[in-house]
Amino acid sequence: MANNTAGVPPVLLTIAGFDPSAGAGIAADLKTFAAHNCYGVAAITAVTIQSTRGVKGVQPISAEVLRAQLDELVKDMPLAAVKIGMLATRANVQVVAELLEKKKFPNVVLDPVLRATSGMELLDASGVKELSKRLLARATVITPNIAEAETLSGVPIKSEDDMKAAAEKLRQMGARAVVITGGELEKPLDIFYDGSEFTPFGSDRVKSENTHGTGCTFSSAIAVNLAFGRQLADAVMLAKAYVAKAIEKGYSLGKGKGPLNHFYRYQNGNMVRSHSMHTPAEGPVHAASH
Ligand code: PXL
Repeated sequence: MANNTAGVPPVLLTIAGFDPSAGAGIAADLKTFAAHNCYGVAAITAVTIQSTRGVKGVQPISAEVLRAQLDELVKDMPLAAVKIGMLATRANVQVVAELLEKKKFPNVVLDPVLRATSGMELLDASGVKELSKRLLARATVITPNIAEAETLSGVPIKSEDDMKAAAEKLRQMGARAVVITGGELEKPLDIFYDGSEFTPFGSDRVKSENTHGTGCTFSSAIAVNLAFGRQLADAVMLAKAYVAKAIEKGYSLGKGKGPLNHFYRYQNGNMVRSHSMHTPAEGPVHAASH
């Protein structure tokens, strides 16, 4: 049978950690890519021990194994965008820096993951320095949350003006464009800054506890929209809208913060019905009873 080459979607790579509860990290990234009709590939940087209740442990993947995964993937196919998340160690930051220096990827989204919401360190201290020195300037855009922006810039953030000052500092440190995400603020506010002007993205708080994986999903959705050729500010806006809806439709499962629903767009009509095993597109297994 002939290969189907006509319908090949953009391929995106995530370089991130694995969350066995599939809310954050690689699983969130791959679901985000798939939900936008892209094909996702992944290089793993760490195995985390976690559930909806947070991160309990981290086992980094060695730099050699990370490098081997990346070498094999980049030799095999062109990548429309790369999303970088949790890296765990300085050695892994170095592997990624070497990759970005060698290959000039068109779109690189760096989510500078430093710590889990639950407090666990997700990048070691020397890794944070290395990320500042070698990765910031190699990304199309970086997406720190407030705590990450504070750590990386050294600017304490208490107000919108502080967010702008931190974004300015991160630009001075080499970042080409910055989105500081303030989803956890009482009045959620993201600040986008590409060196020309500050664009505030305010929104109403989505009433949901199911927020596990929000940061990963947001940065992956930006990568997808860049892969489709959208302008950066538009990509950020579309990613924000996608994440808000995925939180609103998130799943209340587990004892902690449930995961987002990455596929809400496919669940309104007749693409997927309740918990049936087969979608109409796959053909009915039983005679339809409706
Ligand atoms: O949200 C940051 C993050 C990224 N990647 C992995 C994680 C977490 C937070 O827990 O576990 C794998």
